[in-house]
Amino acid sequence: MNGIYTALICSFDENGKVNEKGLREIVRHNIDVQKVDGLYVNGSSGENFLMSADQKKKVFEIVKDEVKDEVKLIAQVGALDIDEAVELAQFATDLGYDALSAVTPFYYRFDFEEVKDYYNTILENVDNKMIIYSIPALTGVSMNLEQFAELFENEKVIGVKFTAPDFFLLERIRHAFPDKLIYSGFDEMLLSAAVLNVDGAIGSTFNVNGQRAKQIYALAKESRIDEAREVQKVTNDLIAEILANGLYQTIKEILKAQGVDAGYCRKPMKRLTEDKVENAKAMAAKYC
Ligand code: SI3
Repeated sequence: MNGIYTALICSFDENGKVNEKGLREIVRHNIDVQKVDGLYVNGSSGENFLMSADQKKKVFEIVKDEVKDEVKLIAQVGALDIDEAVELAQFATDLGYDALSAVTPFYYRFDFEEVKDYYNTILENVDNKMIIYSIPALTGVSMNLEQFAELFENEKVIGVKFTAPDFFLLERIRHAFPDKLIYSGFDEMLLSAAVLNVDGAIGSTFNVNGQRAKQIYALAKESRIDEAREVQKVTNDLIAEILANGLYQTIKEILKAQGVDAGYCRKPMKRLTEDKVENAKAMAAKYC
């Protein structure tokens, strides 16, 4: 399960419906052009929290059907409705997804016992492995080393997608749990995380910059840090432009400029203005 995983974006049509042809093209682009090691499906970048359960299932089905066993697949099943999370976990497991992931439950400021119960409840109901999805900036849920240790006591919890700029905590988790999988979640910090010996990374910008992410990760593993820093620099130039222009919409426009039918984002995410579409085309020409 090591390596570079794209946090897969999803193609939606003008009315917010899943565009199957476009989604298949995004999957193929990631496998054939970006050459990533796996796909993280229905995460933040897939607009998971803007979709109905039926739409999420459709995405899981289409992606698995397109991928077969070409690359590893992780299904993000986290939902505030715990019954839905269990149902999606069972659904993705039956489809053959290699592992599950679930965002920490958010919005109601759950205490740690509640967070732990959420993961254990999902795992009691499914025969699959779990990667904790920790993204404090969006969920407001921060966990310390002891709390990660408690979650890791469940043998089915095999790792964490660590999307936080806390390299002290990342190092402590790495040191304490050499056998758990740690995926870096911030693409702009990939090199720093790789130096701390993470097992891989999961990121949105890999949809358009996966090849460079693979280079950074491989160079860091070979301790070729100066070369890795050069690639991270170009990567961060691109990421800075993407973030300034509108994250997911710009990734979609960059893909469209390369002939991939990446569609639109679901409301309430807004459309890019014409100026910003032109910016994205310029990014595609410059970086891709
Ligand atoms: O679940 C997911 O789609 C992710 O893996 C999210 C990933 O951590 C991204 N975070 C968000 C909030 O989109 C990053 O890849 C992020 O977009 C990137 O580092 C740019 O800041």
